[in-house]
Amino acid sequence: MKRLICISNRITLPRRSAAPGGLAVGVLAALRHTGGVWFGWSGETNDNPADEPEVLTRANIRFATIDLRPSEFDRYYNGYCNSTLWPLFHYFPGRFRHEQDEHDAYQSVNELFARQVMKLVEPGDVIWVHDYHLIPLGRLLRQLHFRGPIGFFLHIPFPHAQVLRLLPNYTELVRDMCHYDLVGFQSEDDLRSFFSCVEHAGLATVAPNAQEITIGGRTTRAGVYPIGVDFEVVRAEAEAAMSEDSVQRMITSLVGRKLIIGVDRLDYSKGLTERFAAFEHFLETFPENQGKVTFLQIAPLSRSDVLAYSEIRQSLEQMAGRINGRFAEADWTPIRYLNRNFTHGTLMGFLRAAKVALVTPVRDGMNLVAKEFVAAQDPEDPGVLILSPMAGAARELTGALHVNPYDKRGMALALQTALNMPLEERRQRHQQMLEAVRRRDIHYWYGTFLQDLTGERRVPAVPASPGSATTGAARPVLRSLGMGS
Ligand code: ADQ
Repeated sequence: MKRLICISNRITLPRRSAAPGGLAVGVLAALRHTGGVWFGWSGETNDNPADEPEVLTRANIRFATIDLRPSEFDRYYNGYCNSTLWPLFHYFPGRFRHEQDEHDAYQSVNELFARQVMKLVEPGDVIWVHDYHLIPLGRLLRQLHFRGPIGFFLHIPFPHAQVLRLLPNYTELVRDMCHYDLVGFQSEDDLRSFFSCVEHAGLATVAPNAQEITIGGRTTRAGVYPIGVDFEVVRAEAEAAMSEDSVQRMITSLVGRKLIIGVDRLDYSKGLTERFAAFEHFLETFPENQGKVTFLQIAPLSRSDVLAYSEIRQSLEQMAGRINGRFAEADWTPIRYLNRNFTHGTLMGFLRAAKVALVTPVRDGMNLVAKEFVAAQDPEDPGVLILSPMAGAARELTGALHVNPYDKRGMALALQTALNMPLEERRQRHQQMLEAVRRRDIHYWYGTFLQDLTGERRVPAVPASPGSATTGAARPVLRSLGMGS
């Protein structure tokens, strides 16, 4: 493989202090290994954006960014990405809207991305596009005559045809995904849903257990590549953070109470209102825990300009206030609710200090916090993970207590079980999860994807991936049958 160009909506510049999210951590890990370019939006809006991308080079990575116009950004990002695609892909048809001008802005931002990326490409480059913001980009790059391999990875769930068909132009969206050489999903369910949409849209007939589809002579392969965490880094960070001042102060402040933790971007897909309600039910049903546990919910704000996000923020503030008002004592607050970011290391220290983690999204592509919690634990005395089956991570983390996030009673019971689980059972459950998280770490994720995309093993040696589109180390070079070729 020559040079890797990763493209995502937003990139994390090294000079910025913002903590990178799950996507950014994965892209950075891949680029650090292979070297290359990371292209995306700078995070700035500007009425007169520069004609050329701004490029910053750090070690073996070139960070190339562009600004967007404010009105275009609003319709593209707050509108089509986060009020149309995000709710629909997370099975929230009630929160979804479709506005033609937002769809048009989505297309024009993708066209801008394509034009700007073409200024950076060199012969032999390999392109890897990330996430729902940029679905049309593969087709647009082909129209501009990019001939190398183009892969696409969807970080969020892919909905079944019965949900996606609510989108007026869903056929166009599915067809756009078929312009990539390789499309990666987080889970088998997402892959099957994608194929259901290909069939429903009448684009192709898909054989059972198919791993590729051919439309108009162009073949697209599709596979499952569950994203992981940098296991060794998380483990080391968590261990080191235990002697950090901020982690020590948090532990001291518990005065021996057991810590229950939740860490999620503030998003309605993360099941936070359901979680708060379940915690309240837990305090009612098992009153012996009052004054004995502390629930720390860390929820940094995201997408604050979208109405659904300001609404959920308000609901959570009210719930936390009401629950604390109802149960708190002069020396005990049941819920500590924080909207701020922490360094990754500090966060890993908090996870290590927790006896229980609540990872209970109502829908999530993967959920890296679940895997980070496992990696951060002390294997000799591990905490218990309570995990929603609606998170992609539930497939791999069978040692967790699985509970439906809408089932308040089940959640309360799971909390009681977790807090009283004998050490031996905690160790056994943790061991299963530790193996899964270690085996399929972040290097395995990008390694298998890029190997399947390029046919070359230039990335860390990985065994053949059982869930991936094609297996085996050597493969013929991909056919590149895009529109421009
Ligand atoms: P997200 O929805 O952002 O990602 P997640 O997978 O949980 O969700 O990743 C969040 C990351 O941000 C974690 O690494 C976490 O440690 C970090 N983080 C969270 N709160 C933080 C805080 N307050 N301070 C610092 N860091 C914080 C999307 C999809 C997921 C998918 C990922 C990766 O929605 O389903 O797992 O992409 O593919």
